[in-house]
Amino acid sequence: MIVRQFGKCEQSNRRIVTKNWESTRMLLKNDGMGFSFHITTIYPGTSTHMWYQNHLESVYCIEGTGRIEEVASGKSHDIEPGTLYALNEHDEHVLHAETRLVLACVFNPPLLGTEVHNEDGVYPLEAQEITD
Ligand code: 9YT
Repeated sequence: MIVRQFGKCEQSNRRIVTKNWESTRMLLKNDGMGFSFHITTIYPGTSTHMWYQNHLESVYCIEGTGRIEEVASGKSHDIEPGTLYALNEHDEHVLHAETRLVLACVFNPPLLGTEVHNEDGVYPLEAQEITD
């Protein structure tokens, strides 16, 4: 069994910080679960373009309000606590954070550890592994 505390993970190299967001990756590929699990904070007032061509992601909003925009159709969906969205078609999207958003995110295949978006909003399949 794996038991971890968010507070401890946040103080470790599991916390990845970028311009628009930070993410504490509590489960990774080397945990052998077949998915990774992250608590992500999106900074207020930001818009982030993402396109997970190599991954499927589902996102559950714990705190905050914002909007998720589908690039292909131009459709937008409001996000508030309790909202889940799943990028089941590798959907290209833009996440607009009105306030600070706290999100629980699951990736399949699991992230290795240090992935950040490239210029197209993609995570590569190769990245440096994080080990405790
Ligand atoms: C919602 C989203 O995908 N934000 C970017 C960070 C990502 N959740 C991650 O790497 O943990």
